[in-house]
This record gives sequence, C-alpha cells and structure tokens, in this order.
Amino acid sequence: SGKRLRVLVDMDGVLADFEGGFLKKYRARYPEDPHITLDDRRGFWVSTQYGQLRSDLCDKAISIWESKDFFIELEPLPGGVEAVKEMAKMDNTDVFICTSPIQHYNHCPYEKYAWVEKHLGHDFLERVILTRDKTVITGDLLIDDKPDILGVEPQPTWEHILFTACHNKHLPLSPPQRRLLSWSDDWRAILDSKRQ
Ligand code: UMP
Repeated sequence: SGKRLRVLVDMDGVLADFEGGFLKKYRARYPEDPHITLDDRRGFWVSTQYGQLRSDLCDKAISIWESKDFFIELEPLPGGVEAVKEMAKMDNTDVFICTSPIQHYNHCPYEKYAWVEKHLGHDFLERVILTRDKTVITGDLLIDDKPDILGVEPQPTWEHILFTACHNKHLPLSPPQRRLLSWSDDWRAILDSKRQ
C-alpha cells in the first residue's frame, strides 16, 4: 500500500568492521600484551572482556578506538555497502544509518561522516543519524549487532533485527526476535515482511 518502510542500519559491526579493525590495531600497538581472538569474543563490550583478561587491558582497548583514524580506516563488512545502496533505491523505502558515537568526540563523529561519504557517497550524508539513544528514533526496522538496545523510550517503534557478529553468535534469541546472519542472508525478505 502507500506506507513507506523506514529502515535504520547500524554502522559498527554491521557496515564497518569494528572488531577486525580493533584487533589489528590493538595487536600492532600492544604486541607484548595478550589479545582475544574474534572466535573467543563474548559480550558486546570489547573493553569489558579485555578488562576481565587483565585489568589494565580495559584502558588499552579503549585507547585504540579513541585514536585518530580508527573509525575512518575501518573496512566495510562484506555486502553491507551494496545492500544499503540497493535498499535506498527500492520503492517506498527510506534507509538511515543509525550509529552511536563514542563520548570521546575528538575524532569519532567526524570520521563516521567521512566513512559514509567515502563508502556510500555524499548523498548518504543526509541519511546519517548519530545518537547515543536509538530508542527515541522511529523506524520499522533497526538492523544492529548489539543484543540489548535500551534507552529512555520503553517501547521503540522499530523491530530490532540482530545482525550476527563474533560477540553475539552464540547468544540464544528470545522469541520472536529475528537475526540477519550476514548481508548474504535474506534481508529483502525481512523488509518485505514489514510492508503492509
Ligand atoms: N564501543 C565502546 N566500547 C566497546 C565497544 C564499542 O565504546 O567496548 C563503541 C564503538 C561504537 C559504539 O562507537 O560503542 C557502539 O555503537 P553502536 O554499534 O551501538 O551504534
């Protein structure tokens, strides 16, 4: 019918390879310190798991994503850029990139816009939403790798589709929650399921 579908797509862990970029730069900067392989990652917060490995590694982990050029140099995850571009061309579909910047704001917000311009094009800058609280953003779908997306709005309008990542792949889903296993998975079917 006439209603448009609004899709919110997360950036880190969904479009941009935050975990891979982190591990590569952490190992280069702290070669003498232990690390956690992507296979052994558990829990959304990298800093928490590194802090459990050894208490000083929490701050060392944080130092990586607070550094200049961390966010702009993240590699695109396979198929993500292509999927978002295709989504944006679909009839009756509005797509937004919905991402939470870190509180250390010197580089991250700027580099998130620069990443979108570099990989999705200048026109997509109109489609960037930076927010620390995604529950106040309205949409039909939110594709995000964070298992628990909480904020001041107890009943967000969107359905959260859990995008599979190294840190969440072993988590059981609480029905009726749905997953997108990767951008090779059937994201078009998920969009179609929300159209009236
Ligand atoms: N982030 C942290 N600590 C971590 C892992 C990630 O601060 O241990 C940051 C990176 C992203 C933000 O900027 O949190 C997550 O944003 P979303 O993917 O929820 O949009």
